[in-house]
Amino acid sequence: MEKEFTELKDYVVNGKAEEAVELVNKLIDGGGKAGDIIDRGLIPAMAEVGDKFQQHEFFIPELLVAARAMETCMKILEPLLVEQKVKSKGVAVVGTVKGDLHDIGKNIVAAMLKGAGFGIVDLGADVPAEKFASAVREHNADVIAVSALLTTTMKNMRDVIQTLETQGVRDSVKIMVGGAPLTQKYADEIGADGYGADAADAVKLAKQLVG
Ligand code: B12
Repeated sequence: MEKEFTELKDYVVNGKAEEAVELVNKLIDGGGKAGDIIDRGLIPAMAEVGDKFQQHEFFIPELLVAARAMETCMKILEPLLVEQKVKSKGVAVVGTVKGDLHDIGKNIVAAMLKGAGFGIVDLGADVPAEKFASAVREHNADVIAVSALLTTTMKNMRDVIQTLETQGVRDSVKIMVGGAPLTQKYADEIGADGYGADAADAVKLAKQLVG
């Protein structure tokens, strides 16, 4: 299937949503697993798009059409990640920090957590710290998953943790952070309970933190 994954990656990189969707459907019909299609076709596409952007070969319009192609494919794949109904593991509040519009990774994390049995409260992208805090209170959340893709916005994760502290809900919830610029070191520095490099890590971590 390696050839098809490369083909899918190229469609997404070039923003060919229709062709990408057709191939995703073909892969699913052929017994392909949603997780594999995401990990081996879609995520490498976004990595390549990022490289091209850095090398000034791609600009914002190309980034946008590629992201749209990825999102269209994810609409088909997300429901498949929720394979079986399992007993609820707890409630997870997910969101991308204030100032940051990147939500593709956050959506994958949310879908995988949902698939693992967590109830999901998805706050979307560009989420102010106060909104995280009120969602934790309102939904009695067990864990919060905060995402950031920009070096300039990852700093806002510290605000999220501080706001949870000043609002007196820090100790009632576990905080995990992730996103391309994040590291374990940074997570430790800001006082998060955990860091995950990808969505599979997010699931492992959430189960560990809540269990
Ligand atoms: C698509 C994209 C966009 C799209 C976003 C569309 C959308 N709906 O999300 C658009 C075009 C809008 C965009 C805009 C911008 N972007 Co942009 N974008 C990207 C790109 C190409 C891919 C990101 C992506 O979706 N990756 C795929 C997903 C699956 O990966 P992920 O997000 O990392 O998530 C995974 C893990 O990190 C982890 N994870 C994520 N969150 C969490 C949370 C937890 C708790 C855990 C445990 C794990 C976890 O699990 C996920 C699944 O495996 C990256 C390049 C890259 N290599 O990352 C640049 C990139 C992030 N963008 C960049 C830039 C500069 C920008 C802009 C500032 C450009 C501009 N000049 O306007 C704007 C900023 C807008 C804003 N205010 O947010 C830079 C950031 C540089 C930096 N160091 O800060 C990058 C790295 C490109 C580059 N190489 O220069 N962008």
